[in-house]
Amino acid sequence: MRQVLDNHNIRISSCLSESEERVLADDVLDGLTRPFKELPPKHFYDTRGSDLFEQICELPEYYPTRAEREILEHYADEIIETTGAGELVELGSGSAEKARILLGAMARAGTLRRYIPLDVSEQALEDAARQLVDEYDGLVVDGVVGDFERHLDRVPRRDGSPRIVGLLGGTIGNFPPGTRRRLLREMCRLLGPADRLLLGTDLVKDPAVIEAAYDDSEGITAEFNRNILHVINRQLDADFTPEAFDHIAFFDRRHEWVEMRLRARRPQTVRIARLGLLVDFAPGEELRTEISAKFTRPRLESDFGAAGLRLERWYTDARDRFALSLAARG
Ligand code: SAH
Ligand code: AVI
Repeated sequence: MRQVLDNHNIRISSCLSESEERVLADDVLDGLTRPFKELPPKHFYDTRGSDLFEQICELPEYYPTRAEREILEHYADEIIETTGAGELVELGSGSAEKARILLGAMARAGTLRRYIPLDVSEQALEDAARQLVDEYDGLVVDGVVGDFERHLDRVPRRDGSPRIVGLLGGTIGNFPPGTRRRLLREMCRLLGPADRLLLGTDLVKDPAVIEAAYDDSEGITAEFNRNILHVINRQLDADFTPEAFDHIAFFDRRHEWVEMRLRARRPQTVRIARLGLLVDFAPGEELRTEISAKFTRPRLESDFGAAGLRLERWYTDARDRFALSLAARG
C-alpha cells in the first residue's frame, strides 16, 4: 500500500494505483460490448462526481440524506451506548458528514478513538480526515483509499475496543441482489463478536417520490449521471459527447429499484482510443449506469440471513422513508 498522508493523527494509505485505469478499462470493455450496455456506478466518483453527489444531497427532492441524518441525530447516542463502540469503519465514506454524528456520540460517551474511512475518492477522504481531527481532540483517522469490493482485507485491525462497520447513504442498494449479498458476507467477515454492522437502506415508497429524487428539477442528477462519460473521456481518451445523451430515471416496480440510464439522442459512434474500440449507439439506445434498490424489512432480513448476519435493531425516520439497521454476526 502507498502512503498518501502521514501526520500525527492522520494516516491515509492507498490501495489504488495506475492499475485503476485498467479496472475502468475492463469495466468499460465489458459494459459497452454487451447487447444491453451497462457501467458500474462506482465510476461516477471522480472529484467532480463527488462534488455533484454532495450537491444532490442538498436538493429538496433528494430525501435519503435528510432522512438518514434525522435517524442518526435521534439514535446515535443509543447506538453507541448499546455497542460501546470506540471505532467507526465507514465504507464509501464520502464527505463523512454522517460519520460526524456517530463520532460526536462516541465523544460524548467517552469511547472515541479511531475513524477508519474507506473510499475510492482520495480527495474526499483527505478533506474529511483533516476536518475531523480538527474537530475531535485525540481522534485518529486511519483512512484507506480503495474499492470496498476488492480491498476490505486492507482495513486496519481492531485496536481493542468494539467497532461499528458502517455502509450508509443507501449505497448497498447500488449493487444487484447477488453482489449485494456477497458484499454483506464480506462485511460480516470484518466483524468480531462485539462488533456491529450499521447499514443504511432507502425504503420502498410512492414511486413518484423516488423518481423525483433521481430526476431533480435543477438537473444536478442528470449532470452526475453524464459525469461517467466525462470520466471515460478523460481516463480512456474517448470522445463521448455527454450532451448527446438524455438522463433517464424510472422506478422498476418488479425489482423495487430505481434505474438511471443515459439515452442516446441520435445515432452515434464513440471512439475509445485506449481500448481501440468503436461503440455504436442506435437512436434512443440506453446505457444503464446505476440501480438503487429500495428495501422492506423482510427483504433486508433475508439478505442478512443469506450473508450470516442477524438484524438486532431497526431504526427509521418519522416518515418511514429510510432505515438504519444494526446487525451482528450469526
Ligand atoms: N456515505 C456517504 C456517501 C455516499 S455516496 C453518504 O451517505 O452520504 C457513495 C460513496 O461511496 C462515494 O463517496 C463514492 O466515492 C464511494 N464509493 C462508491 N463505490 C465505491 C467502491 N466500490 N469502493 C469504495 N468507495 C466507493
Ligand atoms: C450513493 N448512492 C446511495 C446514491 C443513491 O441514491 O443511490 C447515488 C445517487 N444516484 C443518484 N442520486 C444519488
